[in-house]
Amino acid sequence: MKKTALITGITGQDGAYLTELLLKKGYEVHGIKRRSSLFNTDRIDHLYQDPHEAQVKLTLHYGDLTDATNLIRIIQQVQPDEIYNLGAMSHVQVSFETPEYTANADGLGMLRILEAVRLLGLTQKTRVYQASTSELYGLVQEVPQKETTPFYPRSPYAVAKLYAYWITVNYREAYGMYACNGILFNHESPLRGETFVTRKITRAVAKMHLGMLDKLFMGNLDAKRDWGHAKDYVEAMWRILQQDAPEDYVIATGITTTVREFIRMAFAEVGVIIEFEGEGVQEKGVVKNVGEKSALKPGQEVVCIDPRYFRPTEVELLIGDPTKAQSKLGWKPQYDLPALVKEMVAADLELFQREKLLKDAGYKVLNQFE
Ligand code: NDP
Ligand code: GDR
Repeated sequence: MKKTALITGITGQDGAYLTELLLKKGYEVHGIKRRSSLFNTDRIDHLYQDPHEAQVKLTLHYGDLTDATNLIRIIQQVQPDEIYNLGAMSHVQVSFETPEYTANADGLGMLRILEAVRLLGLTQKTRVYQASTSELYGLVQEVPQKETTPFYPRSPYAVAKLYAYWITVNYREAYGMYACNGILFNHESPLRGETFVTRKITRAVAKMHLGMLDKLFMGNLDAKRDWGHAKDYVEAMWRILQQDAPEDYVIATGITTTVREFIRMAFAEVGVIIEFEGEGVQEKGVVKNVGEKSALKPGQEVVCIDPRYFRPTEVELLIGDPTKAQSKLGWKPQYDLPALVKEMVAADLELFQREKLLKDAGYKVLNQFE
């Protein structure tokens, strides 16, 4: 029988990949998008259908995780078999600037969904997925981090997500709901938001290679992350909701890499070899070797440190143990880090080559106000 899914955060990176996956599996997909003064559906526009067409498979509803009555109404209307709660103020550094809002959307948002399911009498019908995070581990207690590793959140974002994690466990135990946490480690893609570190790097590398930018300003280069591809990780989300019993799972690759190494790998994709010199805030990334077609020059300083990007409390080391997901869900990532970096740099090169082509031909690259 055809299933119906409701996705919060459908306009985000994971929302886009998950929507594509569920539509391919024959689901009817409903998504909650926020009202914005600009279009915010770029990532899913290729999947969107005119609501006047027959057999519409993807429907968007206006809503917000901070609005309980809105969530109740949408869940009542959609009667979903599965809810994927991916909506969140998801930027760790920004959560230090907007802690109360982050607590409301990222913490209480999940409570509102669970309560809506309960109040509407859907506890036996609707399965709920919570987008939990490796940020819960925070200050290192144990490596690699697994389902039983104690949490020690290090940001308002992680503390809000801690509430959402435990309220999910509590509703499962208290009301017998099929509610699960996917504790996902960092996952990236060409659709990654531009201010997360990987995308910031791949965009900058593409621009520098094309002569459209001189330098990249970075924060903590020593931080280590377990990076995977979002496409693999949304497959895990779906599998988590298809089991006989609801459980929580770590989703990770099991390999960790520094931010500094990610930068090196991204430059290598455009044939540029860089080396890091100096220490602390004086550290610089300098070009050593350049391929034929690059606008970069040997000796050029391409990376330097801007303490603005340091966080008040940092998560230094994340490395996940995906053994449980591998054995119980049969989940195995298709991408490794080199393949991810290659895809991201190639996508950003294409993006900025197009922009450069227009500029070189004398066209102004317009935004919608010009
Ligand atoms: P994005 O930042 O790309 O997407 C977040 C989505 O949430 C967007 O659609 C955004 O809408 C929406 N949103 C933000 N605030 C609200 C709100 N108040 N009400 C409703 N929707 C809201 O995140 P990702 O796709 O990368 O991540 C998806 C989820 O997984 C998030 O919850 C994140 O915290 C979590 N996570 C992500 C990991 C990663 O590495 N990507 C790892 C572990 C967990 P808009 O487009 O309007 O801004
Ligand atoms: P993170 O991702 O905080 O792990 O949260 P992000 O890419 O923002 O940072 C990763 C690491 O890189 C360091 N860093 C920088 N980060 C950014 N954004 N910009 C910089 O210039 C920079 N320089 C160094 C950071 O300090 C950090 O150590 C992401 C989000 O998707 C969360 O929603 C999710 O829960 C976790 O991943 C798992």
